[in-house]
Amino acid sequence: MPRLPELYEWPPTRSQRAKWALEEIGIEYSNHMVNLPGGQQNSDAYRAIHPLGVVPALKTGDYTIFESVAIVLQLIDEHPEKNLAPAVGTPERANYYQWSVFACAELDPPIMMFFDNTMRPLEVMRTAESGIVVRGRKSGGFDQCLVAQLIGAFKQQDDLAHIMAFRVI
Ligand SMILES: N[C@@H](CCC(=O)N[C@@H](CS)C(=O)NCC(=O)O)C(=O)O
Repeated sequence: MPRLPELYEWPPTRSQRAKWALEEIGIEYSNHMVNLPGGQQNSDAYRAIHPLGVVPALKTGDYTIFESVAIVLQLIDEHPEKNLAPAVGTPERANYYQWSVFACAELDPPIMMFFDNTMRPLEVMRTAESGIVVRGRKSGGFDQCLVAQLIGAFKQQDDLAHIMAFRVI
């Protein structure tokens, strides 16, 4: 019996894109939770699957692939009977490539910048309390000072723009 594809995921993250494709196409798969707050993405075992230590990754009997959008496109190509992509060489295919690349090249970076300047500092503080390391580094005084400012600003429904501008610089 052929091996089931294995999805390495941690919801809710970009691994949902790969999961969506698997579910939409109706592919039977098994999944592994890669505990990001616990730092499991940095383990040697997971780095052997994805050298950058991020999710998602998909391991099949024939290949291992990472990059959420690439996984979606590959799965769609493997199942032409599902008609999820326009034919190669058509104007509709141009549109399909355009928005698929736009999602990761243009849309992800500002979303991540927003996340890094709002929600991630809170995670950093939580992990500082529990001693867990995020992205391979320990949080410093700067993070905790920023978190305190953010919590205050959220409570007072303050304008976050000045804090964000400070952080981005
Ligand atoms: N361009 C990659 C981005 C992957 C990525 O950054 N994943 C995040 C979750 S959305 C992650 O695993 N972060 C863990 C970390 O930074 O330690 C993709 O779309 O697959």
